[in-house]
Amino acid sequence: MTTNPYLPQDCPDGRALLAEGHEIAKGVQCGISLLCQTHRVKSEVEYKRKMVKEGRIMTSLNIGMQTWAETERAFEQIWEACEQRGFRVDRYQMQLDRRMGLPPELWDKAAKETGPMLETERDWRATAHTVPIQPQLGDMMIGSPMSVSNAQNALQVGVNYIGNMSQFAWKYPGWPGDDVEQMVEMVKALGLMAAKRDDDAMMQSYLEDGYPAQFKDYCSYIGWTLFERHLVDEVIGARLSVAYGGLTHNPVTKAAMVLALEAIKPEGTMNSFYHCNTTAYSPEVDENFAVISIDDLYIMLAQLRTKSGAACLSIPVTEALRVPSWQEIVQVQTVARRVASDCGRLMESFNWPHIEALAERMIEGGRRFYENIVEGLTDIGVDMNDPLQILLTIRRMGAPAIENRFGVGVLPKSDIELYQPLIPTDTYLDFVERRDRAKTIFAGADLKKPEKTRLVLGSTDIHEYAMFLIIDGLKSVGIEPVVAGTSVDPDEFADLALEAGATALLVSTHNGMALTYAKQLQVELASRKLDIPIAMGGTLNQDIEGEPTPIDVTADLKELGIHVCGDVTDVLALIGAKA
Ligand code: B12
Repeated sequence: MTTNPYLPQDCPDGRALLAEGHEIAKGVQCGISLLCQTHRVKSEVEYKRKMVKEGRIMTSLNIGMQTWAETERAFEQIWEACEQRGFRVDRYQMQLDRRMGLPPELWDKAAKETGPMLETERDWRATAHTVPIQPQLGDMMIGSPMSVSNAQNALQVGVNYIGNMSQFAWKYPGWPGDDVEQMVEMVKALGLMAAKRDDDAMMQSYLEDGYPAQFKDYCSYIGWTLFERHLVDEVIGARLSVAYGGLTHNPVTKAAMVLALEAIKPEGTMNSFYHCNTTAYSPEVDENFAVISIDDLYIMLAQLRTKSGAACLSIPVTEALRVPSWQEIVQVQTVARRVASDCGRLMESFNWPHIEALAERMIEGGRRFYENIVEGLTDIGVDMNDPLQILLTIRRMGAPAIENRFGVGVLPKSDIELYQPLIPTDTYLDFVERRDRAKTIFAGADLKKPEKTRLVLGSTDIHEYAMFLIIDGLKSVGIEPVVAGTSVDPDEFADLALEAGATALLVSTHNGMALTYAKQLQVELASRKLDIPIAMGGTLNQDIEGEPTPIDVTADLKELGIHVCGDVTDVLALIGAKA
């Protein structure tokens, strides 16, 4: 019997699940990709070692068209265009539709989102054999309800870096199972990855896809990495590879983080990639060429300094608008290659002692966070040799509670206080700035009868920053919204609206399904005889078959009667406040 309040009494045995994964591994033969065949190496890890020796700065790209067929075609075009410009890209990270994490019989029940699906054996094979660019299958693989079969498929076709450890807390649209069932699948897949360790199977973790995106402190980032590494390398016996970067826009901080992440990795481990920033891009795309050049430069120099072997993942300048076309991917890879060619002569001009001192502080704080979390979980009663117990406990605790308890900054003493970071993340600094601006506007609004306003608020996917801003803005004017959370399905939203007696629904959505989601939500509300306004904001576009990139659907949403919002303060108009 467990005393751990986060675990069910009948929690399955995590060690037995790992053993099941080892058993499954016996039927899995690891393949060799086209890139590895071309360079005569057995795996991407070996390829990385070879490139480090040759002094090559590796680059990576993100890709995910509407279908696999379009993605495959885009690869051929990218390869050809890069060849004409005299360079090649080393690896890519696939941005799949979230439904890839679901069993095939549920695919039709959830809305199509941004990114392709791998539907056939041929599709899977083509990910690693269309052009010699090494795939990393990061999203919707291990961590999802389809962890085992996705990991098997990926290994068999020659993918070595399979994600995504940090996505263990994600939910999948329309998945009828619970978190125990989902984590059971994940642990089995981790057993499979452990069994394939000698074949260079790497358990990939892109930190920003998980709890670090919610942490306020870079020390927590490093501490969390140490914790994931302990879980994967020591408890499970697999090998963790870390990726980081999309939410940091200060290049100095980013270089320090790269140094720190390289310093804490075990001998022989190759991290996968460092991501250029995604949040400092403006819709004014010309400006973004400056952002990307600086970002590329600092990441590449930090990699050279540490002989890292991780690739630099450059982000197309249209990031703030939508998913990129293949031409936009080639464009930004061209910038990256040009920056790479200048790195050597700029190396000595950088203030390395300053950057290294910051990295040291991150590591020192990170080690303390790590000690705190291991000790804290042990105290709660977690069996620290049982991966299922660990995953379920941290999933049920959630990121804010973990940082508030184990962080190394100033811990909050009550619910109304915030954790004060030692080295604040860019995400947190941006949040404070946006929150203060929103609060000022909310405070100036003339609000009639806030006590009669009952708002239910949630996100259709993992994107949650706008939701947090709205919560704080509303609270500052005396409205306590009902928070549905993230990855909320339309029926869950409608149930909550009914239960809460909602006067309006506030929906944040980003994954290219704004229109289908709005329609489904209206149907669900109507079936409960609820006629209340819906406000939507975020990336208001829709993936449509045959279109290369998602289409803006704000006009269609307005036609449906949805209140389309471009800013969190637009909520004020919805609730009848005069700004
Ligand atoms: C940060 C981010 C992430 C983080 C999210 C971290 C987190 N915990 O929230 C991470 C890395 C996890 C992530 C993951 C993914 N992401 Co993302 N992400 C972004 C990014 C860079 C910023 C979004 C953001 O938070 N902005 C800050 C907030 C404050 O602003 P905002 O959301 O734009 O909201 C403003 C308004 O729209 C409005 N608003 C928003 N919602 C609401 C709601 C109401 C009621 C109101 C009144 C107003 C309002 O108010 C805000 C301004 O005041 C955008 C690109 C970009 N630069 O915009 C991509 C982006 C949204 N992501 C995208 C994608 C595809 C994904 C993934 C599906 C990728 C993948 N395959 O794994 C996954 C999601 C998986 C899942 N399970 O859902 C795409 C969407 C593509 C599209 N449809 O065009 C984008 C546009 C990137 C791109 N160019 O491809 N992402």
